[in-house]
Amino acid sequence: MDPMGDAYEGSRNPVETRASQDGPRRLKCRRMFSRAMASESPRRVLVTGASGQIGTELVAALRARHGSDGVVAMDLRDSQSGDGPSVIGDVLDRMGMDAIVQEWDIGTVYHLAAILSATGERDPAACFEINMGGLLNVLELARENDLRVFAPSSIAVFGPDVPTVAHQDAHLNPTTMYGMTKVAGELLADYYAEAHGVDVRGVRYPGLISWRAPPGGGTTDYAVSIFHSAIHGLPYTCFLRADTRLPMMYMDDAIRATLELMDAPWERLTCPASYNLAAVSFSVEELATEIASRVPEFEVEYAPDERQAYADSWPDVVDDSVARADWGWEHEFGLQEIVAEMLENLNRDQRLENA
Ligand code: NAD
Ligand code: AKB
Repeated sequence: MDPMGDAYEGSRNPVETRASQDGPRRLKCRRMFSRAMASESPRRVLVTGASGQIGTELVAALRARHGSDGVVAMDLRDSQSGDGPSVIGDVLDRMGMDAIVQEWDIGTVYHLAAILSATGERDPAACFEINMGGLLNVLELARENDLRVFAPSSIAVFGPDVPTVAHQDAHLNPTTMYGMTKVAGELLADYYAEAHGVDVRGVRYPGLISWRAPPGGGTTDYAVSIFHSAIHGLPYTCFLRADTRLPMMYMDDAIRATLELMDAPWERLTCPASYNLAAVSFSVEELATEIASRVPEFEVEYAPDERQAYADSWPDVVDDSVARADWGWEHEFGLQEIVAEMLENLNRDQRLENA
């Protein structure tokens, strides 16, 4: 039996790749090419959830570092991430994930596939299954194949009993299913690191603000949608109260933090899988005021819904002094810079669309 071709036969590999659309013969050649290259070049990087808000930008940043062929973008849905290998696949499909790791000679996984807070509360069982099952599959593959892993956590690990400022070792008592999967995910990561020597790292991202790809069903999504209303000259109806204050970060900072944590020497990391990470905290009203200072006619109305309770259960401010001390984290974008960047980039996109 040809061990190189085995994973491509029949239904044993349910993962559909762009290459596989050309048929098994070509796939096998591509795989052999990958293996031949592996002895000369570093193993590739796999990004799961590559078509999402973070994945879209992380894939581009990783391809700038490792080359287009060095990064495999994987998602349930097609990726808009430009040149380079792209795979349609499900992180719950353990055999399919294994086939991807072997086929593409993967050495590092950035595991972003997940269900976020608001979507997760609408279907808690799916949130549990995807967030826990996907992470378990990735960590098992890491144990078996000596992979490095980035698996992000979230400020959603905290619960209503957290103080206004959440310190690194604050009590974790989430009330959303999403938050529970993030706490359990941090524990799983620590377990695989300690018991099985897996290099797995992660940060508790705050709400992320970006313009390239839309957010995927979280509570902090308002801080992106509000800009789309502003550039279209429309009033924005916010699903959170005006005084809701949350930790937030511009995507460029988040991508840089991710890469810097992965570059840091392991021995300097005191909480490798669960670093508090912060940039800026603001209320909805403060964000609206900053936007209105640049878009004078802009108005916000308030119609809080069930997402208010999730936001209320999270801290106003995250203390990330441990990340700053351990691996030198420093954010660059404050509220004014975020608003300026968002308006400039979205307006430019809009002009190009209309041209
Ligand atoms: P997103 O919803 O934008 O993207 C997630 C991607 O995962 C989607 O493209 C989706 O199609 C894919 N996906 C879902 N189920 C899958 C499956 N079974 N197999 C393969 N792909 C699947 O999310 P994001 O904002 O990019 O978040 C990425 C990670 O960062 C998540 O772990 C999230 O919890 C974490 N995080 C994000 C934020 C934020 O503000 N964006 C904040 C804190 C933590
Ligand atoms: C969400 O709102 O669910 C995410 C997060 C903070 O984890 N953006």
